[in-house]
Amino acid sequence: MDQTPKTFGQQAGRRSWAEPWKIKMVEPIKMTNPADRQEELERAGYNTFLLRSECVYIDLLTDSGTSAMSDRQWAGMMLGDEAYAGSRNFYHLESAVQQYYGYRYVVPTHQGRGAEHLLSRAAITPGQYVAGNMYFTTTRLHQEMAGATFVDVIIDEAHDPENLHPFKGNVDLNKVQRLIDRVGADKVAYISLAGTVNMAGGQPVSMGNVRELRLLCDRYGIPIYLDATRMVENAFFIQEREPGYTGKTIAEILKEFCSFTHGAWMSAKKDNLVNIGGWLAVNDWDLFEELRNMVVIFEGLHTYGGLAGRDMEAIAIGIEEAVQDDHVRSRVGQVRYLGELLTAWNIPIVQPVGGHAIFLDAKRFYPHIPQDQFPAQTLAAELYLDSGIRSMERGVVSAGRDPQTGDHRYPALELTRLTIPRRVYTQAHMDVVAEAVQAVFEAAPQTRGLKLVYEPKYLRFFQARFERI
Ligand code: PM9
Repeated sequence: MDQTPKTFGQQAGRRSWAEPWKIKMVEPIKMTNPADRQEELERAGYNTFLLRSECVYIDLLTDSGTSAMSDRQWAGMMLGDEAYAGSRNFYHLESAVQQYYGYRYVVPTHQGRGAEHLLSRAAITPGQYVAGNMYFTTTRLHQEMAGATFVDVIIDEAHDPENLHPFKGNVDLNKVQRLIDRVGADKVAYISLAGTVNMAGGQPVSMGNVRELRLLCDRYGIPIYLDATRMVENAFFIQEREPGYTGKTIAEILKEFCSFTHGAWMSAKKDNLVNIGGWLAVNDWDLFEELRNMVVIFEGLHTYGGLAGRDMEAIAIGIEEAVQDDHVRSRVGQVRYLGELLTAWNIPIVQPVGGHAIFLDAKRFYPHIPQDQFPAQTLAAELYLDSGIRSMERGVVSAGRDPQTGDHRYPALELTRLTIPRRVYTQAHMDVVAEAVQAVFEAAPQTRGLKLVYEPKYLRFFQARFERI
């Protein structure tokens, strides 16, 4: 047997994937130095949302609005029809949503939370419940502000970062049934179904699960509304993991999944590959009438919803690009590449690796830091200090306070998210990130937690300030 060590690239039979695009324009980024980073982090109150982006080296804060648009999308921007009413770009957007997501009626919004606001107001009567596969920050807040109580009905496996369930975003149908039995079907406004589940680590929902959920909901007349923000990535996992879907395209799987739901809201800033935008789409005419009327109050006329014509054009083109199998494979493949490096180095991350981000398990980085000293916030700060890489807390700070008791909500998952923008960074950037995470992991035993010194009333993770303990 040949004992010669094989170097990377010489492995027999090795076949790599590569991005299905090449780079036409670049944006320089600058390396930062430790002293400046310390000063900037203190100025930002140890909150990565408050850092100036020019002080960031590799920006993994979010995949929201940070993707690179294609040459076709930029060309589409020049075709913006900026008429106040009836812009042709709206009709292009409407037909793209109808074609790829399959819903009948479409309302544009300025971004995802604009759509969440409208749907929550239109579909919730105060005092009702909304059942969802784990909360999302803005989504739950809009549901609560519309008078609903959110109930988590995700499967238990989702709360365990080490559990390898292939569809950790699935809804536990028994939990839904128990809620219906407890409060009555008429008190359940809708099921808030997210594909993939952001706060669980970008975990998917299976086709089998949404099919069964629909059967259950039909028995009680409860609608299912889909957070389609990262549904394309969800479709990829179905194609890869669910029997019967290997031969289907991402576009076919996406449309089939949506067909089990009554409508969807979208932050187009993610899957749809644009820097700004969102939409709502439903099948029911009466609900559409209400949404179309309300959008005029809060966003703009129903044919622009707070967007410029050029933005709608870019979304319409982005929708088509986003469902191409090659694109999704390389997008999730890049996230997975980073995940595999970290896994090989025994760094604790949420498994299986999800669609849009790597989630570092801060509880296992810092077993000595109690949750009320914000381990995940601490980890995000440490990573920035080490190398100028920006990440985001997804733990006790993001979970906020219980509206009834006013206490912190303590989620089982205390995570720091390294979110990968689409079509922006290269494999070399991922190597640099992995090495920085490893350095921070090695220094973990000496790291101290944080204390909260300023807390805004809503969505505190965006603007809260901390000091080192
Ligand atoms: N998600 C993210 O970084 C943006 C900032 S954090 C609130 O993950 C889902 C699943 C999202 C999401 C935003 C929204 C809201 C809805 N659903 O940011 O308002 O991940 O466009 O969308 C962020 P907008």
